[in-house]
Parts: sequence; structure tokens; C-alpha cells
Amino acid sequence: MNQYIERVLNATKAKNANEPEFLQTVEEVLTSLEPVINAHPEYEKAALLERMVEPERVIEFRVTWEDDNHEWHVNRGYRVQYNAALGPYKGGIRFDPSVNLSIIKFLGFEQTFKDAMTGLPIGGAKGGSDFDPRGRSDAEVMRFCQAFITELYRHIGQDIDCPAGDLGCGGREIGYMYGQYRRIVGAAEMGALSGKAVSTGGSLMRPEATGYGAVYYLMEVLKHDGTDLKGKRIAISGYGNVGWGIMQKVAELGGKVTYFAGPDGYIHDPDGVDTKEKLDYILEMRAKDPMHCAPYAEKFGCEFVPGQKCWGVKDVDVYMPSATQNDVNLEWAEKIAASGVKYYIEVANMPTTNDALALLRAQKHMVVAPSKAVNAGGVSVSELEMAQNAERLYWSAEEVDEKLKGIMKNIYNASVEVAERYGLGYDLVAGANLVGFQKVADAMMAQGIF
Ligand code: 2IT
Repeated sequence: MNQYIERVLNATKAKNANEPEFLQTVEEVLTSLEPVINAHPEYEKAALLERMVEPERVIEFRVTWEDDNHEWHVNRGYRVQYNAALGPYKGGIRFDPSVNLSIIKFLGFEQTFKDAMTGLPIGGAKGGSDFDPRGRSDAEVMRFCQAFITELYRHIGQDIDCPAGDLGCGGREIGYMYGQYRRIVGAAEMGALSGKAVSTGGSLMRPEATGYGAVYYLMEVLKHDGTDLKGKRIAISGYGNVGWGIMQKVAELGGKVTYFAGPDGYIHDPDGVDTKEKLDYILEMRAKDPMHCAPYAEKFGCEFVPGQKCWGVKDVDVYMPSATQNDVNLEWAEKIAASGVKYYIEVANMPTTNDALALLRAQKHMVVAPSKAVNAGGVSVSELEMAQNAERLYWSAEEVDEKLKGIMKNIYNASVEVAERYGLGYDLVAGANLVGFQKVADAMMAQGIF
């Protein structure tokens, strides 16, 4: 390994020993940068990697809120403003009991390169809280969101940092946070949060953007192999906002999502989730109880396998892990590699452990695509929302969708081109890291050392 990379990696490990998810992504990214670091010895003198791994700012705060029984709760809130060399900090807010500083730092680090890859003027950030919105009433969620933004408002703004949603934080939560933000600052500063409802300045297509964008990326991968989505069978995990968007777009383009997994097991629907009735039912099922997908099997007369993941099934063409981080470990990766399925398209943020990813990338028969490229459609349409807010205009769904398609195509093409230029062949994982890194590096070098 390049000695500069090795030194920074070791120092980062020593300094952040209790942050495993953060170290996982730093290792994954840094170890793929060898060709560009070798080609630019000036980066070491400018302490570029040392600066890149260190967030520009970490904000941690107390969130106190009252439940419906008048009992008080204290949660921890975070915003990691990772890197603003390319534009205002941009990235989602995650509400989940698993949230801690390591997870928010990993997401912020990834977001920096993802946002760079979109080619849009946005830096990288991530935030969240260990608050669990599941089982909470609307009023409780509203009070929590108001308390959260009452602390965070002083650190965000349309030219500073624009949070959006992530796991556990959707249109409802963003609505409550935007309302409270507007009340505090006394201005309709719409670009301070994205993922808003269209009625308060949100963009058409934002809810669909991550899933649709992932399918547009997949279409480019298939086109490279002289094929398309028609008749392709896909296994996904997660049927949240992202999984749902994938199901919808795949059905529209003539493919089929034949497997999907939830926290309780997986569904096998050989006909595919391809009708409005099925897609609507998934929304209904998730709203009622997000922890169980078994009712789908009962309703549509198909198979449910309890307690299992669908990784390793053979009768599909594409796997798309779309749930959360580290869904696919080495054991699952071995099953995936043995299944003979060619396409492994990451969608969720860091869904694969590093050893599993290395194993999959080493399979000669497989094409592996990285989440920070594949799921970039979400943040891209968030940025288009900021652009519409700045213009005080709404764009049509067709206009947003066309731009999204173009962005996903550019991300794919740039990744392929850069990997080839550095003699790495058709390597979508390294290509994405190199494209994102180069854009952030150029901007940081141009702005002087600080
Ligand atoms: O992981 C992600 O890219 C997001 N959660 C969306 C970020 C955004 O600003 O829309």
C-alpha cells in the first residue's frame, strides 16, 4: 500500500478506535485511492488525506421532549458537517435507536464523496438522533422534531447546511422540522431543509428519487452488457422509501422484483411486485407495522420465509441490498458468490462489510456497484429542490426526472472512465471513489490549507 495512505489510515484507526463503522468506510475509500495518490505527491505535503478524514465540525446536542403521557425523554442529537469544499453541507437526518457518532461520521464521510460525484455544488454532512419514531404518535413525533430543530437551527441554513431525510425521517418529520425552523428564523428560507412536502416548497420526484436513480444506474450497467431490464428478476432487502421506488420503476420498465426482505424474513413473489394494488399494499403494510412483511404473503398468496435474508437465492438476475449498513457480511457474500447471480448493486449506505465486498469484487463472473454512486439520486433531487427554492419556482416531474436520469448516467460514465484511465479495468467501486475523491481534492487544494 502507498505509505502515505497507510500512515493516515493507521493514525485514523488509533484516533477513532471506538468507531467501527466510521473506520470501515475510511478503510474502504482510502485503500482504493492508491493510483491518484501516487500521481499527486503534492497531496501529502498539503495534508490532504488527514484533512479529509477529519470532519470540519461535529455538533452533538441534547433533545428533550414530552410524550403523550406527559413523561419527559432525553435523546442525543448529532450533525456532522464533514466537508463543504464543494458547496453547503448536504445530507440526511437518521432517526433510529442504533444512531451514534460512529454511524453519523461514516454516513457523513460517504456523503461527501457521494455529493461530489453528483457534479452539483454540495458538500457532505449527516445528522440524526437515537430517537425511535416507531410506535410514537404524530404529536410525539412533532414535539421531538421541534425540539431537535430548536437546537440544530443555529447551525443550518440554505447557504450553510441543508439537512434532508434518511431512515426514520421522511416527509412528515421534515415538515415538522421545517415548520419549526421557519418559526424560529422568521423567514421562509426554504432551502434550509429538503425533502419537504410539495405544498411547502418540496420537489416533485424527491420521494421516488433514490429508488428511481438506483434503477437508472442499473440500466447503464445492463446496457454496458448489451442488455436491459426487460424480464430481469431482482432481489432486494428493505421495502422502505427506497425499496418501494425500486419496485415501482422496475415494474414500469418491464422487470420484476421477485424477492424482498424485511426485519422478520423474506417474501418470494415469482410474479413480481408489479401491480398498483401490490405497491399500495406495501405502503399500507409499512405504515401499520414497519417490522413485519409477512402479511404480504398472506394477502397475495405467495411464500414467506421467516427469519431469513434472501441473499443467495439463485432464480434472480440482480441483487440490490436496500435496507441499512452491513446487511451483507462475509457469510452472505459467500452464498451470493456461489449463487451464480451476476449483478450486485448496492443501494443502502454501506450495505456490505469490507471483507464481503472484497470477496464479491474478486468474483470474475460478477459486476459490483457501490452505494455511494447507486443511491446518489436521492441527494441529487434534494439539490434540485434547493435550486427550485432559490429560483422561487417549481419544476415539472418530467423535468426533474430527466435531470435525475442525466445525473445517474454521468455518475456511471465518470466512474467507468476514471477506472479505465488508471488501468483498473471495469471497476465501478474504485471508479466511484476516485471520481468523488478527485472533485473534493481539487476544491480543497484550490481553497488553501486550513
Ligand atoms: O444518504 C443519502 O444520500 C440521504 N439520506 C439523502 C440526503 C439528502 O440530502 O437528500
